[in-house]
Amino acid sequence: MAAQASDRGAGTLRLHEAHRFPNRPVRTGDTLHWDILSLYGGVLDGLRAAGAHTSGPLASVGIDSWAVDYGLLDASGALLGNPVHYRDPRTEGEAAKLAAVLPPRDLYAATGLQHLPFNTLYQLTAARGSAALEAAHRLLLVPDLIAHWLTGVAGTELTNASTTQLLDPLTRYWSRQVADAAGIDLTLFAPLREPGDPAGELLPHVLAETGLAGPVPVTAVGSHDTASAVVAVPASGEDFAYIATGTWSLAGLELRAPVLTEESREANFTNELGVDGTVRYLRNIMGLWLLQECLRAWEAQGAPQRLDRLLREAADVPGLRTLVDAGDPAFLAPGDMPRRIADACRRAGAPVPVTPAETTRCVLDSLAHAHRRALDDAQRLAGRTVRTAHVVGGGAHNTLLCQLTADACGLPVVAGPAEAAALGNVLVQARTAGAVRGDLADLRALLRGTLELRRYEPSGDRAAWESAARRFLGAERHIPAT
Ligand code: LRH
Repeated sequence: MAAQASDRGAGTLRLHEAHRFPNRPVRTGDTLHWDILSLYGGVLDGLRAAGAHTSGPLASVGIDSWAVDYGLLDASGALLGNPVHYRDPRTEGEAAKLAAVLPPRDLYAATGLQHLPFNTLYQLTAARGSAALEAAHRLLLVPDLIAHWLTGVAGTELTNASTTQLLDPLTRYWSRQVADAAGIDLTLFAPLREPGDPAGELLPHVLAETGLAGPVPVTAVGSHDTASAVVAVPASGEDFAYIATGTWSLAGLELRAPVLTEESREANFTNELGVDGTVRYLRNIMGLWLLQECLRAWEAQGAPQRLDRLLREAADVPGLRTLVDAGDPAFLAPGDMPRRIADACRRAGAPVPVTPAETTRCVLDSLAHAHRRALDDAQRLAGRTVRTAHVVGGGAHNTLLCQLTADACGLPVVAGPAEAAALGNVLVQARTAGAVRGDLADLRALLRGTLELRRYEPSGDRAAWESAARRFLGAERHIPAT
Protein backbone atom coordinates (compact mmCIF):
# COMPACT_ATOMS: atom_id res chain seq x y z
CA MET A 1 0.00 0.00 0.00
CA ALA A 2 1.17 3.51 -0.68
CA ALA A 3 0.01 6.14 1.77
CA GLN A 4 0.31 9.82 2.37
CA ALA A 5 0.21 11.56 5.70
CA SER A 6 -0.19 15.23 6.32
CA ASP A 7 0.13 16.98 9.63
CA ARG A 8 -2.20 19.93 9.34
CA GLY A 9 -0.92 22.07 12.13
CA ALA A 10 -3.71 21.19 14.52
CA GLY A 11 -2.23 17.69 14.79
CA THR A 12 -4.34 15.64 12.48
CA LEU A 13 -3.38 12.89 10.15
CA ARG A 14 -5.03 11.93 6.90
CA LEU A 15 -4.38 8.57 5.29
CA HIS A 16 -5.19 8.27 1.62
CA GLU A 17 -4.96 4.88 -0.01
CA ALA A 18 -3.32 5.59 -3.36
CA HIS A 19 -2.99 2.01 -4.54
CA ARG A 20 -3.54 -1.58 -3.41
CA PHE A 21 -2.23 -4.69 -5.09
CA PRO A 22 -2.76 -8.42 -4.62
CA ASN A 23 -0.20 -10.76 -3.12
CA ARG A 24 -0.56 -14.19 -4.72
CA PRO A 25 1.88 -16.89 -3.65
CA VAL A 26 2.92 -19.24 -6.45
CA ARG A 27 3.75 -22.93 -6.19
CA THR A 28 6.33 -24.40 -8.59
CA GLY A 29 7.22 -28.04 -8.16
CA ASP A 30 6.64 -28.71 -4.50
CA THR A 31 7.78 -25.29 -3.25
CA LEU A 32 5.52 -22.39 -2.32
CA HIS A 33 7.06 -19.01 -3.29
CA TRP A 34 6.33 -15.34 -3.00
CA ASP A 35 6.01 -13.63 -6.38
CA ILE A 36 8.50 -10.97 -5.32
CA LEU A 37 8.87 -9.20 -8.67
CA SER A 38 5.12 -8.81 -8.94
CA LEU A 39 5.12 -7.34 -5.41
CA TYR A 40 7.93 -4.96 -6.36
CA GLY A 41 5.95 -3.98 -9.48
CA GLY A 42 3.00 -3.25 -7.17
CA VAL A 43 5.23 -1.00 -5.04
CA LEU A 44 6.33 0.94 -8.15
CA ASP A 45 2.68 1.33 -9.19
CA GLY A 46 1.94 2.55 -5.65
CA LEU A 47 4.71 5.16 -5.84
CA ARG A 48 3.42 6.36 -9.20
CA ALA A 49 -0.12 6.64 -7.77
CA ALA A 50 1.12 8.41 -4.61
CA GLY A 51 3.04 10.89 -6.77
CA ALA A 52 -0.04 11.59 -8.86
CA HIS A 53 -1.99 12.29 -5.67
CA THR A 54 0.54 14.74 -4.19
CA SER A 55 1.22 18.28 -5.32
CA GLY A 56 4.85 18.55 -4.14
CA PRO A 57 7.61 15.94 -4.05
CA LEU A 58 7.08 12.91 -1.81
CA ALA A 59 8.57 13.61 1.62
CA SER A 60 9.41 9.99 2.38
CA VAL A 61 8.78 6.34 1.53
CA GLY A 62 8.69 3.48 4.06
CA ILE A 63 8.31 -0.26 3.53
CA ASP A 64 6.81 -2.90 5.82
CA SER A 65 5.71 -6.46 5.21
CA TRP A 66 5.15 -9.79 6.91
CA ALA A 67 8.08 -11.19 8.90
CA VAL A 68 10.70 -13.96 8.66
CA ASP A 69 11.04 -14.42 4.86
CA TYR A 70 14.02 -13.29 2.82
CA GLY A 71 15.69 -13.13 -0.57
CA LEU A 72 19.30 -14.09 -1.26
CA LEU A 73 21.57 -12.03 -3.49
CA ASP A 74 24.79 -13.14 -5.19
CA ALA A 75 28.00 -11.09 -5.33
CA SER A 76 26.67 -9.06 -8.26
CA GLY A 77 23.43 -8.26 -6.42
CA ALA A 78 21.31 -10.66 -8.51
CA LEU A 79 18.40 -12.37 -6.76
CA LEU A 80 19.08 -16.09 -6.25
CA GLY A 81 15.58 -17.47 -6.77
CA ASN A 82 12.20 -16.40 -5.54
CA PRO A 83 11.82 -16.08 -1.76
CA VAL A 84 10.20 -19.18 -0.27
CA HIS A 85 6.90 -18.71 1.57
CA TYR A 86 6.96 -19.36 5.30
CA ARG A 87 3.96 -21.67 4.84
CA ASP A 88 6.12 -24.01 2.72
CA PRO A 89 6.80 -27.23 4.65
CA ARG A 90 10.57 -27.22 4.03
CA THR A 91 11.29 -26.45 7.70
CA GLU A 92 9.58 -29.59 9.06
CA GLY A 93 11.89 -31.38 11.47
CA GLU A 94 14.43 -28.52 11.60
CA ALA A 95 13.59 -27.50 15.18
CA ALA A 96 14.20 -31.03 16.45
CA LYS A 97 17.57 -31.17 14.69
CA LEU A 98 18.67 -27.85 16.15
CA ALA A 99 17.42 -28.85 19.61
CA ALA A 100 20.01 -31.64 19.61
CA VAL A 101 22.82 -29.04 19.60
CA LEU A 102 21.08 -26.05 21.20
CA PRO A 103 18.44 -26.95 23.81
CA PRO A 104 15.17 -25.02 23.33
CA ARG A 105 15.52 -23.37 26.73
CA ASP A 106 18.95 -21.96 25.75
CA LEU A 107 17.57 -20.84 22.39
CA TYR A 108 14.74 -19.02 24.17
CA ALA A 109 17.06 -17.46 26.75
CA ALA A 110 19.22 -16.14 23.90
CA THR A 111 16.50 -14.87 21.56
CA GLY A 112 13.19 -14.71 23.49
CA LEU A 113 11.40 -15.87 20.38
CA GLN A 114 8.39 -18.16 20.35
CA HIS A 115 8.72 -21.44 18.54
CA LEU A 116 7.24 -21.10 15.07
CA PRO A 117 8.35 -23.76 12.62
CA PHE A 118 9.04 -21.14 9.96
CA ASN A 119 11.33 -18.75 11.84
CA THR A 120 14.17 -17.58 9.58
CA LEU A 121 16.57 -19.61 11.71
CA TYR A 122 14.88 -22.87 10.63
CA GLN A 123 14.47 -21.71 7.05
CA LEU A 124 18.24 -21.21 6.93
CA THR A 125 19.08 -24.56 8.50
CA ALA A 126 16.66 -26.20 6.03
CA ALA A 127 18.39 -24.39 3.14
CA ARG A 128 21.89 -25.43 4.25
CA GLY A 129 23.88 -26.84 1.32
CA SER A 130 21.44 -25.50 -1.29
CA ALA A 131 22.97 -23.92 -4.39
CA ALA A 132 21.31 -20.56 -3.57
CA LEU A 133 22.61 -20.35 -0.01
CA GLU A 134 26.08 -21.49 -1.11
CA ALA A 135 26.21 -18.70 -3.70
CA ALA A 136 24.69 -16.04 -1.44
CA HIS A 137 26.58 -12.89 -0.42
CA ARG A 138 23.60 -11.11 1.10
CA LEU A 139 20.38 -12.06 2.82
CA LEU A 140 17.71 -9.37 2.85
CA LEU A 141 14.39 -9.74 4.64
CA VAL A 142 11.48 -8.95 2.31
CA PRO A 143 10.96 -5.24 3.17
CA ASP A 144 14.73 -4.68 3.18
CA LEU A 145 14.94 -6.36 -0.24
CA ILE A 146 12.29 -4.02 -1.66
CA ALA A 147 14.03 -1.03 -0.05
CA HIS A 148 17.34 -2.21 -1.55
CA TRP A 149 15.86 -2.35 -5.04
CA LEU A 150 14.45 1.15 -4.56
CA THR A 151 17.62 2.72 -3.16
CA GLY A 152 20.64 0.51 -3.83
CA VAL A 153 21.29 0.58 -0.05
CA ALA A 154 21.31 -2.69 1.94
CA GLY A 155 20.28 -2.69 5.59
CA THR A 156 18.56 -4.97 8.09
CA GLU A 157 15.78 -3.24 9.96
CA LEU A 158 15.71 -4.16 13.63
CA THR A 159 12.04 -5.03 14.31
CA ASN A 160 11.94 -7.53 11.47
CA ALA A 161 15.45 -8.80 12.28
CA SER A 162 14.07 -9.78 15.67
CA THR A 163 11.73 -12.29 13.99
CA THR A 164 14.67 -14.28 12.59
CA GLN A 165 15.31 -15.97 15.98
CA LEU A 166 18.93 -14.91 15.57
CA LEU A 167 18.73 -11.69 17.58
CA ASP A 168 19.25 -11.18 21.31
CA PRO A 169 16.42 -8.96 22.66
CA LEU A 170 18.58 -7.73 25.55
CA THR A 171 21.51 -6.45 23.48
CA ARG A 172 19.24 -5.82 20.43
CA TYR A 173 22.10 -7.34 18.40
CA TRP A 174 22.78 -10.69 16.73
CA SER A 175 23.28 -13.77 18.92
CA ARG A 176 26.58 -15.34 17.94
CA GLN A 177 25.75 -18.29 20.21
CA VAL A 178 22.65 -19.18 18.18
CA ALA A 179 24.22 -18.45 14.78
CA ASP A 180 27.24 -20.63 15.59
CA ALA A 181 25.11 -23.50 16.90
CA ALA A 182 22.97 -23.38 13.74
CA GLY A 183 25.95 -22.89 11.39
CA ILE A 184 24.63 -19.58 10.08
CA ASP A 185 27.00 -16.97 8.69
CA LEU A 186 25.93 -13.64 10.20
CA THR A 187 27.94 -11.69 7.62
CA LEU A 188 25.11 -12.51 5.18
CA PHE A 189 23.06 -9.85 6.97
CA ALA A 190 23.46 -6.19 6.07
CA PRO A 191 24.12 -3.72 8.94
CA LEU A 192 21.25 -3.30 11.40
CA ARG A 193 19.18 -0.12 11.25
CA GLU A 194 16.55 1.25 13.61
CA PRO A 195 13.03 2.33 12.68
CA GLY A 196 13.28 6.03 11.89
CA ASP A 197 16.80 5.76 10.43
CA PRO A 198 17.35 7.15 6.93
CA ALA A 199 17.53 4.27 4.44
CA GLY A 200 18.72 5.97 1.26
CA GLU A 201 16.96 7.74 -1.61
CA LEU A 202 14.99 6.45 -4.58
CA LEU A 203 17.41 5.58 -7.39
CA PRO A 204 17.30 7.67 -10.60
CA HIS A 205 15.78 4.79 -12.60
CA VAL A 206 13.06 4.36 -9.95
CA LEU A 207 12.26 8.09 -10.17
CA ALA A 208 12.14 7.85 -13.97
CA GLU A 209 9.90 4.80 -13.92
CA THR A 210 7.46 6.22 -11.39
CA GLY A 211 7.45 9.77 -12.72
CA LEU A 212 8.47 11.14 -9.30
CA ALA A 213 10.58 14.24 -8.80
CA GLY A 214 13.66 13.57 -6.66
CA PRO A 215 15.20 13.48 -4.25
CA VAL A 216 12.80 11.14 -2.40
CA PRO A 217 14.19 9.81 0.89
CA VAL A 218 13.40 6.28 2.04
CA THR A 219 13.00 5.88 5.79
CA ALA A 220 13.39 2.67 7.79
CA VAL A 221 10.10 2.11 9.63
CA GLY A 222 8.99 -0.77 11.82
CA SER A 223 9.43 -2.93 8.72
CA HIS A 224 7.75 -5.88 10.40
CA ASP A 225 4.08 -5.13 9.70
CA THR A 226 3.15 -6.06 13.28
CA ALA A 227 5.68 -3.58 14.68
CA SER A 228 4.13 -0.82 12.57
CA ALA A 229 0.62 -1.95 13.54
CA VAL A 230 1.50 -1.72 17.25
CA VAL A 231 2.72 1.88 16.78
CA ALA A 232 -0.80 2.68 15.59
CA VAL A 233 -2.63 1.14 18.57
CA PRO A 234 -4.59 4.21 19.72
CA ALA A 235 -4.10 3.49 23.41
CA SER A 236 -3.50 5.93 26.22
CA GLY A 237 -1.55 4.88 29.30
CA GLU A 238 0.06 1.49 29.76
CA ASP A 239 -2.76 -0.82 30.88
CA PHE A 240 -3.72 -1.95 27.39
CA ALA A 241 -3.30 -5.06 25.31
CA TYR A 242 -3.41 -5.22 21.54
CA ILE A 243 -4.66 -7.83 19.12
CA ALA A 244 -3.35 -7.15 15.62
CA THR A 245 -5.79 -9.07 13.46
CA GLY A 246 -5.42 -10.07 9.86
CA THR A 247 -4.09 -13.24 8.36
CA TRP A 248 -2.67 -13.76 11.87
CA SER A 249 -3.87 -12.58 15.25
CA LEU A 250 -0.92 -11.23 17.21
CA ALA A 251 -2.13 -10.80 20.77
CA GLY A 252 -0.09 -9.35 23.59
CA LEU A 253 1.48 -6.41 25.39
CA GLU A 254 3.96 -3.65 24.79
CA LEU A 255 6.80 -3.93 27.30
CA ARG A 256 10.03 -2.09 28.10
CA ALA A 257 12.04 -5.30 28.60
CA PRO A 258 11.75 -8.89 27.41
CA VAL A 259 10.34 -11.73 29.53
CA LEU A 260 12.76 -14.64 29.12
CA THR A 261 11.55 -17.02 31.80
CA GLU A 262 11.06 -20.75 31.29
CA GLU A 263 7.33 -20.26 31.98
CA SER A 264 7.17 -17.75 29.17
CA ARG A 265 8.89 -20.19 26.82
CA GLU A 266 6.45 -22.95 27.75
CA ALA A 267 3.55 -20.60 27.03
CA ASN A 268 5.22 -19.88 23.65
CA PHE A 269 5.31 -16.12 24.02
CA THR A 270 7.57 -14.08 21.82
CA ASN A 271 9.66 -11.01 22.56
CA GLU A 272 9.81 -9.30 19.19
CA LEU A 273 11.41 -5.88 19.11
CA GLY A 274 9.24 -2.84 18.66
CA VAL A 275 9.68 0.79 17.69
CA ASP A 276 11.38 3.17 20.19
CA GLY A 277 13.09 0.47 22.24
CA THR A 278 9.89 -1.43 23.06
CA VAL A 279 9.31 -5.17 23.16
CA ARG A 280 6.24 -6.78 21.56
CA TYR A 281 5.39 -9.54 23.99
CA LEU A 282 2.82 -11.63 22.15
CA ARG A 283 1.63 -14.97 20.90
CA ASN A 284 0.86 -15.83 17.27
CA ILE A 285 -2.68 -17.14 16.77
CA MET A 286 -3.72 -18.60 13.42
CA GLY A 287 -6.01 -15.60 12.79
CA LEU A 288 -8.47 -14.83 10.01
CA TRP A 289 -6.41 -17.09 7.74
CA LEU A 290 -8.75 -19.82 9.00
CA LEU A 291 -11.73 -18.00 7.53
CA GLN A 292 -9.90 -16.77 4.40
CA GLU A 293 -8.94 -20.36 3.59
CA CYS A 294 -12.54 -21.55 4.19
CA LEU A 295 -13.79 -18.89 1.75
CA ARG A 296 -11.23 -20.05 -0.83
CA ALA A 297 -12.26 -23.70 -0.35
CA TRP A 298 -16.00 -22.95 -0.65
CA GLU A 299 -15.36 -20.99 -3.82
CA ALA A 300 -13.24 -23.83 -5.27
CA GLN A 301 -16.05 -26.25 -4.40
CA GLY A 302 -18.48 -24.12 -6.42
CA ALA A 303 -20.25 -22.70 -3.36
CA PRO A 304 -18.81 -19.16 -3.02
CA GLN A 305 -19.92 -17.22 0.07
CA ARG A 306 -20.39 -13.49 0.56
CA LEU A 307 -18.47 -12.51 3.67
CA ASP A 308 -20.97 -9.92 4.97
CA ARG A 309 -23.86 -12.39 4.71
CA LEU A 310 -21.84 -15.21 6.19
CA LEU A 311 -20.91 -13.09 9.22
CA ARG A 312 -24.57 -12.11 9.74
CA GLU A 313 -25.60 -15.77 9.61
CA ALA A 314 -22.73 -16.78 11.90
CA ALA A 315 -23.97 -14.24 14.47
CA ASP A 316 -27.28 -16.18 14.59
CA VAL A 317 -25.62 -19.57 15.11
CA PRO A 318 -25.61 -20.43 18.84
CA GLY A 319 -22.13 -19.74 20.22
CA LEU A 320 -19.60 -22.03 21.87
CA ARG A 321 -21.03 -25.17 20.33
CA THR A 322 -17.59 -26.22 19.31
CA LEU A 323 -14.05 -24.83 19.51
CA VAL A 324 -10.81 -25.69 17.77
CA ASP A 325 -7.28 -24.78 18.88
CA ALA A 326 -6.46 -21.69 16.82
CA GLY A 327 -2.77 -22.31 17.45
CA ASP A 328 -2.76 -25.79 15.94
CA PRO A 329 0.03 -26.09 13.31
CA ALA A 330 -2.33 -28.40 11.36
CA PHE A 331 -3.95 -25.17 10.09
CA LEU A 332 -0.73 -23.55 8.87
CA ALA A 333 -0.53 -24.79 5.29
CA PRO A 334 -2.92 -23.69 2.54
CA GLY A 335 -5.60 -26.22 1.60
CA ASP A 336 -9.11 -27.45 2.37
CA MET A 337 -9.71 -25.60 5.67
CA PRO A 338 -13.37 -26.58 6.28
CA ARG A 339 -12.30 -30.23 6.18
CA ARG A 340 -9.35 -29.63 8.54
CA ILE A 341 -11.62 -27.78 10.97
CA ALA A 342 -14.15 -30.61 10.86
CA ASP A 343 -11.34 -33.16 11.43
CA ALA A 344 -10.08 -31.16 14.44
CA CYS A 345 -13.60 -31.13 15.93
CA ARG A 346 -13.96 -34.86 15.36
CA ARG A 347 -10.62 -35.55 17.03
CA ALA A 348 -11.70 -33.47 20.04
CA GLY A 349 -15.05 -35.28 20.23
CA ALA A 350 -16.75 -31.94 19.60
CA PRO A 351 -19.83 -31.36 17.42
CA VAL A 352 -18.72 -30.94 13.80
CA PRO A 353 -19.88 -27.70 12.12
CA VAL A 354 -21.67 -28.46 8.88
CA THR A 355 -22.85 -25.27 7.16
CA PRO A 356 -20.51 -22.39 6.20
CA ALA A 357 -22.21 -20.25 8.89
CA GLU A 358 -21.56 -22.90 11.55
CA THR A 359 -17.95 -23.26 10.45
CA THR A 360 -17.52 -19.48 10.51
CA ARG A 361 -18.97 -19.30 14.03
CA CYS A 362 -16.62 -22.07 15.14
CA VAL A 363 -13.66 -20.12 13.69
CA LEU A 364 -14.64 -16.83 15.33
CA ASP A 365 -15.43 -18.41 18.72
CA SER A 366 -12.10 -20.21 18.53
CA LEU A 367 -10.21 -17.01 17.69
CA ALA A 368 -11.94 -15.09 20.48
CA HIS A 369 -11.05 -17.84 22.94
CA ALA A 370 -7.43 -17.86 21.72
CA HIS A 371 -7.31 -14.06 22.14
CA ARG A 372 -8.49 -14.44 25.71
CA ARG A 373 -5.94 -17.17 26.48
CA ALA A 374 -3.14 -15.06 25.05
CA LEU A 375 -4.11 -11.94 27.00
CA ASP A 376 -4.61 -13.89 30.25
CA ASP A 377 -1.23 -15.59 29.83
CA ALA A 378 0.54 -12.37 28.85
CA GLN A 379 -0.71 -10.56 31.95
CA ARG A 380 0.28 -13.43 34.24
CA LEU A 381 3.72 -13.88 32.68
CA ALA A 382 4.59 -10.19 32.47
CA GLY A 383 2.98 -9.21 35.79
CA ARG A 384 0.75 -6.61 34.16
CA THR A 385 -2.96 -5.80 34.36
CA VAL A 386 -4.92 -4.93 31.25
CA ARG A 387 -8.05 -2.78 31.28
CA THR A 388 -8.66 -2.38 27.54
CA ALA A 389 -7.97 -4.61 24.57
CA HIS A 390 -7.34 -2.83 21.27
CA VAL A 391 -8.21 -4.71 18.09
CA VAL A 392 -6.35 -3.25 15.11
CA GLY A 393 -5.90 -4.52 11.55
CA GLY A 394 -8.44 -6.05 9.19
CA GLY A 395 -10.36 -7.81 11.96
CA ALA A 396 -11.35 -4.42 13.43
CA HIS A 397 -14.08 -4.38 10.73
CA ASN A 398 -15.42 -7.74 11.89
CA THR A 399 -18.03 -6.72 14.46
CA LEU A 400 -18.82 -10.31 15.46
CA LEU A 401 -15.15 -11.09 16.13
CA CYS A 402 -14.72 -7.87 18.14
CA GLN A 403 -17.82 -8.56 20.27
CA LEU A 404 -16.85 -12.19 20.86
CA THR A 405 -13.35 -11.07 21.82
CA ALA A 406 -14.77 -8.59 24.34
CA ASP A 407 -17.04 -11.32 25.74
CA ALA A 408 -14.31 -13.96 25.95
CA CYS A 409 -11.73 -11.60 27.45
CA GLY A 410 -14.19 -9.92 29.80
CA LEU A 411 -12.64 -6.61 28.67
CA PRO A 412 -13.83 -3.62 26.68
CA VAL A 413 -12.52 -3.85 23.13
CA VAL A 414 -11.64 -0.70 21.19
CA ALA A 415 -11.65 -1.54 17.48
CA GLY A 416 -9.60 0.32 14.89
CA PRO A 417 -7.73 1.38 12.94
CA ALA A 418 -8.04 -1.35 10.32
CA GLU A 419 -5.05 0.09 8.43
CA ALA A 420 -2.85 0.07 11.51
CA ALA A 421 0.33 -1.14 9.79
CA ALA A 422 0.12 1.61 7.14
CA LEU A 423 -0.57 4.25 9.81
CA GLY A 424 2.28 3.11 12.06
CA ASN A 425 4.57 3.06 9.05
CA VAL A 426 3.56 6.60 8.02
CA LEU A 427 3.83 7.98 11.56
CA VAL A 428 7.43 6.84 11.95
CA GLN A 429 8.30 8.34 8.59
CA ALA A 430 6.49 11.56 9.44
CA ARG A 431 8.46 11.85 12.68
CA THR A 432 11.78 11.39 10.88
CA ALA A 433 10.71 13.97 8.30
CA GLY A 434 9.91 16.41 11.14
CA ALA A 435 6.19 16.57 10.31
CA VAL A 436 5.18 15.18 13.71
CA ARG A 437 7.01 15.12 17.02
CA GLY A 438 7.15 13.07 20.19
CA ASP A 439 7.22 9.56 21.56
CA LEU A 440 4.80 6.68 20.97
CA ALA A 441 2.32 8.21 23.42
CA ASP A 442 2.29 11.43 21.37
CA LEU A 443 1.85 9.56 18.09
CA ARG A 444 -1.03 7.60 19.60
CA ALA A 445 -2.66 10.77 20.93
CA LEU A 446 -2.53 12.12 17.37
CA LEU A 447 -4.32 8.98 16.19
CA ARG A 448 -6.96 9.17 18.90
CA GLY A 449 -7.74 12.70 17.85
CA THR A 450 -8.15 11.62 14.25
CA LEU A 451 -9.68 8.16 14.07
CA GLU A 452 -13.21 6.93 14.51
CA LEU A 453 -12.95 4.04 16.93
CA ARG A 454 -15.67 1.63 17.97
CA ARG A 455 -16.03 0.32 21.51
CA TYR A 456 -17.46 -3.09 22.44
CA GLU A 457 -18.44 -3.82 26.05
CA PRO A 458 -18.10 -7.40 27.32
CA SER A 459 -21.39 -9.25 27.70
CA GLY A 460 -22.45 -12.78 28.56
CA ASP A 461 -20.98 -15.32 30.88
CA ARG A 462 -17.18 -15.38 30.86
CA ALA A 463 -17.13 -18.76 32.65
CA ALA A 464 -18.95 -20.33 29.68
CA TRP A 465 -15.82 -19.73 27.58
CA GLU A 466 -13.61 -21.51 30.09
CA SER A 467 -15.94 -24.49 30.34
CA ALA A 468 -16.25 -24.78 26.51
CA ALA A 469 -12.47 -24.67 26.29
CA ARG A 470 -12.15 -27.43 28.92
CA ARG A 471 -14.69 -29.56 27.08
CA PHE A 472 -13.27 -29.23 23.58
CA LEU A 473 -9.62 -28.31 23.88
CA GLY A 474 -8.35 -29.94 27.07
CA ALA A 475 -4.83 -28.75 27.84
CA GLU A 476 -3.73 -26.71 24.83
CA ARG A 477 -0.09 -27.20 23.96
CA HIS A 478 1.66 -24.07 22.85
CA ILE A 479 4.94 -25.60 21.73
CA PRO A 480 5.10 -28.86 19.81
CA ALA A 481 7.31 -31.50 21.46
CA THR A 482 10.62 -31.44 19.59
C1 LRH B 1 1.83 -10.90 10.15
C2 LRH B 1 3.18 -11.50 10.36
C3 LRH B 1 3.35 -12.04 11.78
C4 LRH B 1 4.39 -13.09 11.54
C5 LRH B 1 3.89 -13.71 10.26
C6 LRH B 1 4.91 -14.44 9.46
O1 LRH B 1 1.68 -10.43 8.85
O2 LRH B 1 4.19 -10.58 10.08
O3 LRH B 1 3.72 -11.07 12.73
O4 LRH B 1 4.56 -13.97 12.60
O5 LRH B 1 3.35 -12.63 9.51
